[in-house]
This record gives sequence, structure tokens and C-alpha cells, in this order.
Amino acid sequence: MLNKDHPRYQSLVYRDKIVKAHQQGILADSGMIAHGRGETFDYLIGEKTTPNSQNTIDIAACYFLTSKKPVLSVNGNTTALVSEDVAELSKLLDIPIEINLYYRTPERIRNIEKVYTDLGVKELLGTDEDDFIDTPDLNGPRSPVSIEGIKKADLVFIPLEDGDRAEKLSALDKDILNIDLNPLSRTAQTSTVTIVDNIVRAMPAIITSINKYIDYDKKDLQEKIDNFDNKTNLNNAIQDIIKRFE
Ligand code: PTJ
Repeated sequence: MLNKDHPRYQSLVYRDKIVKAHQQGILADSGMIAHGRGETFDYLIGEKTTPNSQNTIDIAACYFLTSKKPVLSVNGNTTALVSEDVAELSKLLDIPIEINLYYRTPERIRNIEKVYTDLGVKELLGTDEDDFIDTPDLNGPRSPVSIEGIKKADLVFIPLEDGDRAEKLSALDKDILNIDLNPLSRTAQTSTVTIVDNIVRAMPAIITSINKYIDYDKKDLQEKIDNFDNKTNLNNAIQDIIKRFE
């Protein structure tokens, strides 16, 4: 049905994935709105990974390779767009995936669980069989986290999510990695590292970057991390947008 000659073909392909994920009970109704918001910011950044964002992707790779217990937190939108990449990252680093939904229903949990088990993921947390504990000072459906997963993690990857959690997880002395096309969002502003890029480009780029750094000395990776500042990264992302329209 999709015409490959259409000037916005790629965008139509991702919209199609979003619509199908909604029909399959993976995506929340609001997930469509979230996707539209993302498209707007992607348009503003030029629909490509900027040099600043590539640098941030490299820093995220350094965090993954130096942390002791990373966990990949996934929701409906992330699953709709990049489930294969998430599964690949989980296998590459041998780390768990934890389902954590804002619009949590048993049916959506089962549907998302099936996506990752079909992709061969071994350690899948956050399902209805898991043991949960609330995140301090956080109300709502995202508060309960897996005791074996996010609760014990020193690094939590929370791509593409609403703004009530990053700040509370950071307060627990965890490093928070995030992918968000909106550099002004609360999650972007309160994460340790924010990749301002489309998740469909950022996820494969993170995997490439991890493979690039995998044999590096941990001290060299730590040095890169120590020289990174998320506020500067976010300011650069905003400046990159402004410069495009000057
Ligand atoms: O699956 P659930 O129930 O957990 O719900 C997930 C959504 C995404 C619906 C929920 O977390 C939500 O409402 O999120 P928000 O508040 O819309 O925030 C989503 C953020 O992701 C916004 O800042 C968007 O700009 C950004 N975003 C949207 N699409 C992309 C994106 N960032 C990167 N890549 C995208 N493709």
C-alpha cells in the first residue's frame, strides 16, 4: 500500500508500524499522540542524527559498558518501533528487559511480553508474574518496578517516555539514559544522558557504538563519561535546531 516514491516514505513506514502496534494491542491510544509529537521534533532537527547526538550516543555506550547492572525499560512505543534492536542490545550485553507501562493493562503486558519472547529474549521482567516494589515518591502505574530489575539496577535506560519518572529514579542514585526527540521535556532535562534523536536511528547507533568500544579500557570509557555534561548536550541540541532556521 505504501508508495516508495513518496517523499516522506520512511515516515509513512514508521506510522504504519505505529498503527499496526495499536491494532495488535501493543501501543497505548496515547502512543499515537506521542509519536506525532516526536515527528514534529524530528522535523525540527532535520530527521538525521546530528554530530552532537552521535557524541551522546557514544557516551551512552560508555555508560552501558561501565555500569554493573543495567536494565532496559520498555513501553508500547519503543516496542512498536525498535523491538528487534532492544532484543539485540539485551543479548549483546546480557542484560534484562523490563516492561514498564504508563497505561498498564494485563492485555498489553501479555502482548508486549510475546513480542520479546518471540525475539528470543531470556530475561524479561515487569510481567504480571514478577515481584514489584514501588519507586519512592512516585505515584501512578510506572511506580511499581521489578525487585530483580530496576530496583537493583545502577543504570536504567528509559527511551521515549513521559516525564514523571526520570527525576525520581535519578534521586535513587541511578544513572538514567534516555532517548527523547524533545530536548525540553522533563525526562530529557532530568536524565543523566539524553540522546536527542529518533529512537529508530538512535537504537542501531547505540549498538554500533557499543561494538566500537567493547574492548576499550574501562578507564578510558570513564574519562569520556567524566567529560560529558548533559546540560551542554541539551543546549547544543537546541542550538542545532535554531541554526537550521537562521
Ligand atoms: O506504552 P505506555 O503505556 O507506557 O505509554 C507510552 C507513552 C509514550 C504514550 C507515554 O509514555 C507518553 O505519554 O509519553 P509522552 O509524554 O508523550 O512523551 C513521549 C516523549 O517521547 C515525547 O517527548 C516525544 O517527543 C518523544 N518521542 C516520540 N516519538 C519519539 C520520541 N523520541 C524519540 N524517538 C521517537 N520516535
